[in-house]
Amino acid sequence: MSRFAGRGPRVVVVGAGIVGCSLADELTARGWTDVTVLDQGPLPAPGGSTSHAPGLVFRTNPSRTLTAFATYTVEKFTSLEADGLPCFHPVGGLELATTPERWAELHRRAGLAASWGVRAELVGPARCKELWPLVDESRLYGGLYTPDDGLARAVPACRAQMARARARGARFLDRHTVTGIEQDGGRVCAVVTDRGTFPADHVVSAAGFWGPVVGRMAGVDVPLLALAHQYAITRPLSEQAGANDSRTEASRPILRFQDRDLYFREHTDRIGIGSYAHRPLPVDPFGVPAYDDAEGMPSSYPFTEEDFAPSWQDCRWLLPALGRTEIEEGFNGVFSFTPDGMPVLGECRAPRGFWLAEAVWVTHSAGAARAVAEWMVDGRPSLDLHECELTRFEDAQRSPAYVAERAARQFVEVYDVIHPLQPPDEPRPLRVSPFHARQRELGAVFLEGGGWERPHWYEANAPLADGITLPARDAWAARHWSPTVAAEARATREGVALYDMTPLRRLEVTGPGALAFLQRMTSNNLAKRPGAVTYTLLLDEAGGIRSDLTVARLAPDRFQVGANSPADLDRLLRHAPADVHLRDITSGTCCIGVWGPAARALVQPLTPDDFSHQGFGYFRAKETWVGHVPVTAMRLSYVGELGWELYTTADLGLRLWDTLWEAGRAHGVIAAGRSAFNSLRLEKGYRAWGHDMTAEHNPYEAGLGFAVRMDKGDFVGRAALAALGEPARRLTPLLLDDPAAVVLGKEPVYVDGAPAGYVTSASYGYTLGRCVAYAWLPPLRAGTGVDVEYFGEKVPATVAEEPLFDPEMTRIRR
Ligand code: FAD
Ligand code: THG
Repeated sequence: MSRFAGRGPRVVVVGAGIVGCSLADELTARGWTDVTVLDQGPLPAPGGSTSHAPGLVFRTNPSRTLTAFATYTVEKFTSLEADGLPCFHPVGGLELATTPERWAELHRRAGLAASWGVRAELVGPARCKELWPLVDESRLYGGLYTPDDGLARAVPACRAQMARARARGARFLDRHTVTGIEQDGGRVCAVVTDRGTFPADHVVSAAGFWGPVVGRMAGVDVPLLALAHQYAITRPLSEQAGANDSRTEASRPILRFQDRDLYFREHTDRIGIGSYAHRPLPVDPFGVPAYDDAEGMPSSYPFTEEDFAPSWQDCRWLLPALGRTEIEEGFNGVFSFTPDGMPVLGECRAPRGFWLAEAVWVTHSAGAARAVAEWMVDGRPSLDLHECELTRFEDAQRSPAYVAERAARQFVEVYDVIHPLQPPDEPRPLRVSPFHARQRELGAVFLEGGGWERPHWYEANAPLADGITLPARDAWAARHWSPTVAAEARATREGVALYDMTPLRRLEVTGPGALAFLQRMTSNNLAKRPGAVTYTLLLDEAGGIRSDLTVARLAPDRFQVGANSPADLDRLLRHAPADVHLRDITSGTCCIGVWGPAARALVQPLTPDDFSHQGFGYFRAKETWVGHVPVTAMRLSYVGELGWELYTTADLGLRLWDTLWEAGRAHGVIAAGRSAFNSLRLEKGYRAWGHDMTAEHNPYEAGLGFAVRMDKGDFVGRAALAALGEPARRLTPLLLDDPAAVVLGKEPVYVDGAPAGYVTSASYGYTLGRCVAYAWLPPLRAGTGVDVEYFGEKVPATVAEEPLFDPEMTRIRR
């Protein structure tokens, strides 16, 4: 701190919308008071998306992080005042179902609300009518009522946060257009405007949909698309006369009619209507006029009535009173969409000190700003941000073409009922493994992840499912699933199967400093002789789990790391010293998992090396040959069976597949997909990072203490781990009691009738004959009964002992 004379480093924030104002407040509250916020427009409504946001705050979201952001926004805005009123108006929220599918979806959303701590209640048509008298209840199946949701007053909230930040020393300068970002030695050092240059140690782009423009000044591609979205306001309605105070403007819940992509709020005696029903209307942020050249505000385009016409019919269908009025005013307002609909937060690796806080709704603004402020000041956010980090995108997901296509899709699908496994339609196929042609021949059913086409099961295996009796699945759980999955799981446990592991991220770490570097960055002891593979954790300073890795020491100074997200590479690159070379080799290489009791019989004849248990031990690696193909073989298995991961270069992948396939015929080899893979790994209790554990969790509560060696010397996170007490929660294995019951993940778990936690991942365990679900719960003894809520039904489950399958490890170590 001393370096900054008690005021913290010099921070320049570009943009004084809700995000920039919140960030200035959060930074100054943490003692970083040398904050300058620049905006091209006039304050307090400089003309960005915030300047006209109607401010609906629905908190329930499949993302736990977004819900947490929103909950903090509600809390904070409730305590902020402007013009004698709070900046949040708790009118409640109401989502309506006019189809059976939506009604089922609202049950699922009620579960999400319970999982993330949002008060919510499913209500019948009559109660919907009571809450919103203009609604034609005959259209309804019911609604989801969230009494603590409501309306944010966005511009007043900007003013209130600006005032607080100013009182602590921040400056807000309007009518300053940022035209450049200066760098020195790989770091930002100044922000150039049309009215002078501002020295800076950190620059945060909170420029909303102008993000790509500001990003380009720093040489950073910001993956967001600016899209216009229609908002209209009716003439006064006689039915609304006297319903609302003109200061608070609204008393009825904010309303969502997702079946027709519409939402509503009151504006005293008028109704505001937002529509996502129209064609995507992309806007080029580089072509948006300056504030003084714009007709209204730069972020507001003329209302295109023809785009609204069908929606207006839908509005009147739901709210017949609107048939007696018309639209008085409307506009096409611009804001940001990303390829996955999530915000873009975090510091760029180049230039250092350049941060993004973009694609953030008013709903999530305070939470997102708090997370970024914590990250800047404390070095880490307190919430898991992996779904929001800039570094989450693969290279192949950052092209302007990809961003434009996927982001427009997000707009179209914003209110759709989306199954957790539902893949995007386009652009596909994008990334394929060298085995793609063979997989297609076998009738692979592909889902997409990280841009990769990933077989979930193979139709060629359907005959193997004959004779397997499985409990019937409900329609939702049966989506993106097939009974063939059970056959693939069984074949893996009883015979041998090939799994395409190509999408598994692979990093090569080389150089004289490689061992010391990996020892410092991860929790397990890697100082073993070459040929050793170690399961280890990438922790942050607070002991939070950033990733779980396998590290194979292939030579004294050469390691292959099996990792998870692109963020892992980013994290390692940020810390790598000059004598360490790091490379992501995923794309140029491929991997096949050969797993099952017959794996050795299949592979041994193909290789000159000894693949016996004595000759090739568990968690060992060898560089050898399989037929004509040079491979790196690692004896480990995420599915919990005997076998190897075989790696080679992409050019030889097809040859490797064919070699294994030919030799495998005699052993009844099959190709198996990710659905079986996920089931088998859950039976074995292997965690999936990002689902079962994140940076919010430490190794002990996640059941991964075995991957921490406190006595190996210092490593990132060690001090924090040493200070930990007994865990207050644990990643807990559950077995559903009813062999026919299935849950999918994110469901709330009740202990003694009260919500106590949530499911992280779940799958039917075909070997166990029960659904396996992992959940974060307070410590419970094995045998304790709990309930998992699935579409409104309580499904009984029992806390189990880990691992559920093969506790003696006889299947892997033989
Ligand atoms: P902005 O408010 O756009 O702020 C960015 C600022 O950066 C601008 O003031 C701009 O002038 C400034 N800037 C840009 N470039 C430069 C530069 N070169 N130099 C200086 N300054 C620059 N969200 C909800 O949560 N609920 C809703 O109900 C809701 N409804 C919406 C309805 C409409 C019609 C629209 C368009 C959006 C709606 N949103 C809603 C989304 C929400 O408005 C935005 O996500 C949010 O306001 C973004 O805030 P921001 O601070 O990131 O961006
Ligand atoms: N293969 C490889 N690398 C990986 C994965 C993989 N890296 C990322 C991710 N998957 C890591 N996850 C796991 C989880 C569990 C195991 C391996 C990778 C595993 N665990 C054994 C156990 O828990 O009993 C052994 C642990 C030990 O002996 O230390 O096998 O799939 N290459």
